[in-house]
Amino acid sequence: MTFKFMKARVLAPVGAFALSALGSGQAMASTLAADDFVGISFWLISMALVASTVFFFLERDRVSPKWKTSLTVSGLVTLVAAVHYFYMRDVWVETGSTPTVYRYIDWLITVPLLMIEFYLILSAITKVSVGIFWRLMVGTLVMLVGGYLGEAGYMDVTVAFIIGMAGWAYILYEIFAGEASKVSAQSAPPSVQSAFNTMRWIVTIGWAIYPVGYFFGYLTGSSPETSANALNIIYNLADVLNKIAFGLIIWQVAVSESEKSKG
Ligand SMILES: *C/C=C(C)/C=C/C=C(C)/C=C/C1=C(C)CCCC1(C)C
Repeated sequence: MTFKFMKARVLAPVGAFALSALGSGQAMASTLAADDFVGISFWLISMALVASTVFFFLERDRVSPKWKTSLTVSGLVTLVAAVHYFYMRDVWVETGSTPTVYRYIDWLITVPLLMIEFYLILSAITKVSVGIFWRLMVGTLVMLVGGYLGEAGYMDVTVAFIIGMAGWAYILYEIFAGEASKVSAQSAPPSVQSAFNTMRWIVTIGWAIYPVGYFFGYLTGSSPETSANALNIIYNLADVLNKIAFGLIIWQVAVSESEKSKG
């Protein structure tokens, strides 16, 4: 009874928020053209993000208490991204231009949340120092500020790219050779270790798609229109993997670990 009530209390504002963001989209004049595949990808992914959000929040009920925060954070990542996708979709459909500001505000919120997930899945099974968290955060900021200065025209695109790559390299160092990786190898049960490992590869292969998008968007010297198409479709596909699939991996380990501790 109280449980149901609490769930309604959590889901009602989330739903209202999502609907109001949808409503603001409908107020705009242009409609999606049948051949605007970048616009269609914005649309499809915004809906997938809404569905994933509801899924992660509802699935909290199935897992044991120490895993609940991880699912909450997964749901927050997809919620924040869904709202940004509504706005990005409008900018794209209305003007045909790249929604750089919304994209980076979204990343500035969601990438740190994803970094928190690493910390959380390790803290669910052992004691970890907060230093891990702060180092991952510094890497994230250098990567994103670098990228933004380049994409928004404040800095030479090549120099900004190199700064962004350096931030990402630092994150990879921390999760493959630093303290986070040692904690995982020494204290984590096999299922958590394998989730940690998969998450690590997502941050390597999945995240590598973004600099590829930046490269095709700014560094090939092709026409602005072709570059904008490539940039946005590549960033959008990368988000499916790095936000939705990443959340599903956490969901899977949370469910399997919870079931083990029950039985
Ligand atoms: C949900 C959004 C995510 C996971 C976004 C991740 C973004 C990156 C990994 C961006 C990386 C970049 C570089 C490594 C080089 C410079 C340009 C960036 C910012 C696109």
